[in-house]
Amino acid sequence: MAQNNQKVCVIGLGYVGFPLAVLCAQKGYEVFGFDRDKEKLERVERGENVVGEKYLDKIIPKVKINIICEEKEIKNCDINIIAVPTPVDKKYYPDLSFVVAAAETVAKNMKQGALVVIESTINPGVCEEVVKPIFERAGYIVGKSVFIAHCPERINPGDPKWNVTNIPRVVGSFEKKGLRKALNFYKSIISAQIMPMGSIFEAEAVKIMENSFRDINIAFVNELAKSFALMGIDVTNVIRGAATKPFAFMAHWPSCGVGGHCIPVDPYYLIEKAKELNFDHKFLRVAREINNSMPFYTVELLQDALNLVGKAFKGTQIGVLGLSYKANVGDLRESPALKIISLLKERGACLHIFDPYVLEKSNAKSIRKVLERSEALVIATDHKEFVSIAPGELKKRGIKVIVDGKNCLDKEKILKQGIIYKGIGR
Ligand code: SAJ
Repeated sequence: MAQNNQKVCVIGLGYVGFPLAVLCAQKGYEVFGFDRDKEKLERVERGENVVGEKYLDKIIPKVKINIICEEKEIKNCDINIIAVPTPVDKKYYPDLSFVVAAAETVAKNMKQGALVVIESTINPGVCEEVVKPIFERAGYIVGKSVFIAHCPERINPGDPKWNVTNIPRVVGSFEKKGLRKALNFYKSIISAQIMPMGSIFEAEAVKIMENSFRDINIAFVNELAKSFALMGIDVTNVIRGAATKPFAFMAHWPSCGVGGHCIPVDPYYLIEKAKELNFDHKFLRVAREINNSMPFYTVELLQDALNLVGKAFKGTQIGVLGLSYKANVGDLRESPALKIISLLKERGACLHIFDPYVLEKSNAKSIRKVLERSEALVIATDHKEFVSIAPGELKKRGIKVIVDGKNCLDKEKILKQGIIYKGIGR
């Protein structure tokens, strides 16, 4: 529960900051929300669930998040959480501009002795080389008039089980007092394990490592998907077989690409940091290359399948089901579907696009409209609405070719309808 009437400011009310703000308010803290997006602030003030996470629906009406209209109000807060994006630019270089802007805003307005926690995903060294100097230039002494900690976010959008209330966390700081303050704060709001790290660098390294781990494992099965396809082996069956081993194996699945705010982004933060130290993360780079190649591979599969029915891309009516990077959420960040669409457009295909979670970017109003207008189909996201499409319906609507970018349809039943089916590695 809240510690001695401390006030919490959350800078960045997105998929990380907003649930955290709600949780802090639920635990009895007086919470102040700050965001550059004034429209979002107004929505938070109206009590809207601005991230759409269902588990928050029942908590929000019972809590109050005060909106910070002027940044000088930050001075009232004892704990300042920075939860802003850390994307990469078009050349995959880390973009820390949001973290810098947020840290500068806090440093300009913060009360002496307050705690600052960076939750955004950053590489080892960012707190030391970027965040700490901002506060020192503002006249603070780290460990005395400001305490800086890093507690990397672990939000998994759309996850029905794991969320900010129950996901274990790690925390690191520059010194003991800062670490203690951060540990006490997180233990007061989260029931799960809060692990103190030996340094702020270790805390920064944990998140980058866990997401790079995921990226390389996905790249591994994506490469296998390509090679096993040449051998006529269904890699998803092989993965299921390997997963019968009760230890030392963790299943990952091939797909048309790796999207999202974390997995395809975080490895680049480590790659670029290591480069500064003249170390080349070859393995991470190659994994990124493999995963970035999957949208191209998906389009090649479609080309091969169209050729089997005497079709080329140009002028062919192609349905694309899915825009979001992940099933059952409407999030376009780094989505492979967008790359697939761009490649198909370059090749002259006529596209009919539908995503029930991203209607504003769909040019068809329903699955049925896509099926009625298309000769070929690409499944780019494994939304539950697509998984339930009956193979007979596909046949009835005249679909001749399907590339299942998420291996989420029933291959055998579709083949029985006389439709050409190509999965990713199956
Ligand atoms: N993907 C694959 N094959 C897989 C798993 C994922 O192709 O076996 C693709 C997905 O289709 C998606 C992308 O990778 O396009 C990312 O998927 P994700 O399930 O990792 O979802 P994210 O991006 O929401 O990742 C979050 C991360 N959480 C945090 O960074 C705090 C990640 O660490 C989690 O491992 C992941 O959720 C999770 O486990 O669901």
